[in-house]
Amino acid sequence: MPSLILGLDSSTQSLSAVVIDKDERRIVHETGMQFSDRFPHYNTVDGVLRDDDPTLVHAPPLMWVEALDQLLLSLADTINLADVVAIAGSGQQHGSVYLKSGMNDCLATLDPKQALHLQLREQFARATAPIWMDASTADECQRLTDDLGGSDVLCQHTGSVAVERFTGPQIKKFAEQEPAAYAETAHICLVSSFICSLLAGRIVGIDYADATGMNLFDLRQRDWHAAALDSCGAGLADKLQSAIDPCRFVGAVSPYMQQRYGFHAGCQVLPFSGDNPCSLIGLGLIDEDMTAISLGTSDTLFGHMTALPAQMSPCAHTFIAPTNHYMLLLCFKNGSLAREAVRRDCGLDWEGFSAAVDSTEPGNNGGFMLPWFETEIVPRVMQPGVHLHGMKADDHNAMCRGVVEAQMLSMNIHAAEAGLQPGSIRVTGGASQNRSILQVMADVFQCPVDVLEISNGAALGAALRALQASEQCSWDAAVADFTAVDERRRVMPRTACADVYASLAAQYAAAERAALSVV
Ligand code: ADP
Ligand code: XUL
Repeated sequence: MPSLILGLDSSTQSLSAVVIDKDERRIVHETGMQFSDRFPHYNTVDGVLRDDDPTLVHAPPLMWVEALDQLLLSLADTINLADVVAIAGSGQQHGSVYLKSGMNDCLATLDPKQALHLQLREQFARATAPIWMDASTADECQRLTDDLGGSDVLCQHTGSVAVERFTGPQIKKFAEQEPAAYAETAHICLVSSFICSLLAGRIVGIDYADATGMNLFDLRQRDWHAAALDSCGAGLADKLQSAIDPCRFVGAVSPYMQQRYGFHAGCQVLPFSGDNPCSLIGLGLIDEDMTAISLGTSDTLFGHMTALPAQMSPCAHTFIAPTNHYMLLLCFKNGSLAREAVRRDCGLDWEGFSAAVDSTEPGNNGGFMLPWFETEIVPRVMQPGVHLHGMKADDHNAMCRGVVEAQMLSMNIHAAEAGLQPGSIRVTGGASQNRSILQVMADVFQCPVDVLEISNGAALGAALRALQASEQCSWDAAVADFTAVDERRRVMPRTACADVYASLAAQYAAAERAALSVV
């Protein structure tokens, strides 16, 4: 009996896949490709296109399409795709794709002998997609907030105050600054719903979970918020179409997918969702009071909630979870790329970086930094700048420890503001394999840190969502065999560090307040 399930993750820097066997309850295959290495002709660096203006960050959606084609072709060489019974996926959140009215016809009449990207390239009303790293919509955020009657109203309805990277303000900017291209746009997708549409062979709606990252979706009504739509663009309800339940299949894979890659006609496609909502499942966070940190391009900290809080926290985002419950999330843009910047400046590989962290004392002898290598989301920093306090840029060991300590202190301080005080943390993402980073995390948060065997929690989470939907089992039963932690690999906090970090946290918070009042 066919029993494979495919989980995809179209993230900032790469496209990856996890294949699980639902009967044997195990991962059978993992693979991935880096956008910038594999597809240099799109001229991205780390998967993105930057501008002289540091607030502008886009990516070419056609690159994601070409990557999907290449990944599925290489998967078809390794596993029998006819044995895949269900597919789900994850996408970097907030990024938006603008398509012309011919897209549905084009998807319905694709030639399986030709690559996907070659047939879709005329269908984009906007060649590049603004992504989550874009911070260029401060003005649109202000006007959306005013239109809705203030940030508290917007936050209570949509789960977040207006945020530059969220899709509503991004659409508003596009509609106002490029009215002709906006008029030519018949469909607006998120990264998640865009990739899902390619598999389904027609444009599918945005799932409730990823919809909550747009400043456009009413959390309680589970429907678009009419006043927010009105503020962001004419005819937006039609361009977005209805949002859909993340737990219900949209239908079978398209004839193109069957003929080109060998999927079975009965293979079902589940709505794709955001990478953080999918990671929630991939890390087994289906109960209250569990916290996770994803150390990917961005660092995110999130937890699962069975009910909405009476009052939404303005410094965090409240999303609908793929379980149809809720999740709280804080996003820090200066994640892996900031750690990489320090590593590169010091001329080290990751091993050398870890050795440098390990060679220094917790608390860095009182030195610390504010690590804003680029604009930051939490706290809101629009002018990049690294502020050193009691440490020097040419002290490589101190810089390596300093960037990690700063990130962990900031996460801990701002999570506490949002009401999250983790009793233990599960980690995922590219940097989660680095034990030196995890030791600083355990020491700063003063709680145990568990790393799951798989580093791509988002792709696994997508696969587990499809498993749950195809078996209609409980979430516990879906995740149990995949997300158990190995207690022997647990990183324990060193209690001797508690005082050091309590005092450093106070200094860090004061320096952050001072810097923000100047910036
Ligand atoms: P995303 O899903 O956002 O594209 P990933 O979760 O794949 O990102 O993480 C990619 C990042 O992981 C790279 O940018 C790199 O900085 C980081 N990384 C990879 N290996 C290590 C390591 N050994 N130590 C620290 N960071 C690492
Ligand atoms: C979350 C966020 C990022 C992206 C990319 O709000 O902006 O974590 O999802 O990973």
